[in-house]
Amino acid sequence: MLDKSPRPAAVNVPNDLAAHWMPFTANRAFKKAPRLLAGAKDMHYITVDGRNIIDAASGMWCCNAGHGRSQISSAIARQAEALDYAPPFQFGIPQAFELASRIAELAPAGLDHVFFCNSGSEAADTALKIALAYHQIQGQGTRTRLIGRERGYHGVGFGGTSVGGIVNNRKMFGTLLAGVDHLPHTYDRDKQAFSKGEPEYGAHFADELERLVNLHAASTIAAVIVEPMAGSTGVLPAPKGYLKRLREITQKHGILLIFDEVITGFGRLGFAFAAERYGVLPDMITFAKGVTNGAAPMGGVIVRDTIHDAFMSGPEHVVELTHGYTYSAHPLACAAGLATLDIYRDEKLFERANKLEPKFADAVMSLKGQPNVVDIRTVGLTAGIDLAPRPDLVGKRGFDALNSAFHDNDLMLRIAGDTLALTPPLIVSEDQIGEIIEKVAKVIRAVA
Ligand code: PXG
Repeated sequence: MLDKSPRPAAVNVPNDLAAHWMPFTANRAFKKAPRLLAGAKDMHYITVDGRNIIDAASGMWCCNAGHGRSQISSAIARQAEALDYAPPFQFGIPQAFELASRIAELAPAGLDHVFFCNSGSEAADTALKIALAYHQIQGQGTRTRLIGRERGYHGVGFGGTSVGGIVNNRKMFGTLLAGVDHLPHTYDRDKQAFSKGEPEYGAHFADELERLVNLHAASTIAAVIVEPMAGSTGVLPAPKGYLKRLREITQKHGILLIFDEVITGFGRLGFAFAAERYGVLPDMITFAKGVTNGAAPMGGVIVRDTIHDAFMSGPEHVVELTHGYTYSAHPLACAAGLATLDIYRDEKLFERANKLEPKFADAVMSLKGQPNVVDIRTVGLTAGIDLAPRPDLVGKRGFDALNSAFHDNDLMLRIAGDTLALTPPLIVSEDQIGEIIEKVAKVIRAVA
C-alpha cells in the first residue's frame, strides 16, 4: 500500500523563522540572512548547508573541550535511560554529590560547598541571595547593599542585571534592585592599550570601594561581585594587583567578595578557576558554561565553608536556605558535568591553555596595524580586539564582522559592540590558532 504519511525534508531547514523570538539577537537582520548550525565536531561547527566553520568562540564561552565529545553525549544518554529526572528538593542523586565534590576539589581550598542551578544568571542571583541571607543570619541584616562594577555582566536576572554595568542591558528594565552601587571599570585605553595579560596600570581602581564604603557605610554593604576578567563587555583582564586589593578592602570591612567565573572557570585562564591564577580567595565563585562543556544547562555557586556552615543551625527538619530550582542538579547535567571534568583532567586542558597562552597572545597581537584596530587585549585563551566604530553607527562594524566571519570566512567569533572576542576551545592547535588569526585579519579588512 502506498504510504502517504508526510516525510521529513532531506535537509530539515524551516522556511518560517517568525515564531522563534531569538535571545540577544538582532532578529530582523538574522532572519534576512540566517546563521543556522546543524552539527559540530572538535574545533568546528557545520552549517545547515554543510560548511565547516572554525569555532573561535567555544560556542559562547562554553565548549572548552571542543565539540561532539562522545564521552559526554553517551554519559547524558546513559543517564537519561537510567534516571530521567529526580526532585532536587528533599531528594538527591549520587551524581550530584559526586559532581559537587569534584568541583570543590578543583576550587581553592576553603571553597568546599556547591549549590547547583541551571545557568550563569541563576548562579549570580543565587550568590547574591546567599550573601544577603548570610548577613541576616549573622545578625547583620542591615547589610543589604550589593556592589557590582561598570561594564560587568552577571546575566539577565533582576539581581544580575542590577549589579551588571552594561548600560544597554539595563536601560530598558526600570529601576532594578534598590540599594545597588557600582565600582568603576578597570579599562583605560591610554594607559593599557595592547597589553598582554594583566595590564600594569589600574590596581588603584579597587580603591574606589573605599569611597563607596565611606559613602554608604560598611554596615550596609553585603557583597561585591566582579568578574576576574570581564568577558561580555569585550575582554577586560584585571589589572595587576587589582583583585588582591579588592580582597583586602572587602575583608577589612566584612563585605563578601563574589567572583563571577561563569567565563573564567574551567580553564579559560589556564587554571581551574581565575581565583587560583590570581592567588585570591573569594567568598563565593559562580560558574556555568564550561562545567558541562555546554552540553547541558548547568550553573552553580561554590561557597566558603564559613558561609555554608553558618546556615547549618536550628532544628534539623527545617530547610536552611529557602532557595533552589526544579532543575537544580538535573541528572542529565550532572552526567554531562562528570564526563566533562574527566576530559579536562585526562587531557590536561587547563595546563594546555596555560602553555598556549603566550603563543596565542603573540598571534593575536600580530593583528596590530590592521585597519581600525585600536586596541588588543589578551589573557588566557581569550582576546578582545577593539575596532574603531563606524562614525555615527556604533556596533555596525562589529556586526558586519560577525557576518563576514560566518558567511564569507567560515569563522565563528563573538562580538561585543565593535569589539571582536576570540575564545577558542582549549583543544585548539597552534596551526588552528594561525588559521583563526588569518581569518580574523581577512574579516577586519573586509569591514574596513
Ligand atoms: N556571568 C558571566 C560572567 C557571564 O559571562 C553570565 C553570568 C550569564 O550566564 P547565562 O548562562 O545565564 O547566560 C554570563 C554569560 C558574550 C556572551 O558574547 C557572554 C555570556 C552570555 C552571552 C554572550 O560574551 N555570558
